[in-house]
Amino acid sequence: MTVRRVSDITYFGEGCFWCTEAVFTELKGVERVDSGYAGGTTSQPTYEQVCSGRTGHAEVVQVTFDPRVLSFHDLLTIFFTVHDPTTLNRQGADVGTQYRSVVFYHDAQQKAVAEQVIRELEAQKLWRKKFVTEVAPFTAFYPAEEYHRDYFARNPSGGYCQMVIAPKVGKFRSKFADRLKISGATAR
Ligand code: MHO
Repeated sequence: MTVRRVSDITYFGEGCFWCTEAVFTELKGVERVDSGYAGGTTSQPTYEQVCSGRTGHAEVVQVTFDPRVLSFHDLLTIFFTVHDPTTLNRQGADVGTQYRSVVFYHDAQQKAVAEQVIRELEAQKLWRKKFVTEVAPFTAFYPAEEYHRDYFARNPSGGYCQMVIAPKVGKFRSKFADRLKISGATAR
């Protein structure tokens, strides 16, 4: 595998990371997605600690992508389309700072692109309200516990998977059919 530069790795959160992982794993140009925690005040937090809301971490994914296939700009545009960046500390029924909309940048270039994409999408009125997404410098990423890996793929009949993740993945597939690893016509 090609060794990636830090600018080819991004960390973002948009609610429950089971959803985020399920969606971005299918996107062409994405090489790897790992769920974890970032943006908090303690090191090596557990899922339970993050869920308590007391550590300040967000549920995020670490996305490694190939910029020749998928630009950071397009990756973020898709990110802002598949979640609601206008609800503070909330995605649907999931409420708490761990579910905040957030982009962690590595350098000034990534920060500028994130701010630019937000301005563009606000101007296009992609969402009716103003974005509340936090754009913050990356400090540390703590991988989530093993049972969170491929959660949707491994627990397709779970209630949350059927009620929340499946519809979200379905919407993503129909909207971005031409950008799936599997072509739209053959996607499950
Ligand atoms: N409300 C969901 C969120 C899961 S997520 C990984 C649950 O508690 O199952 O935070």
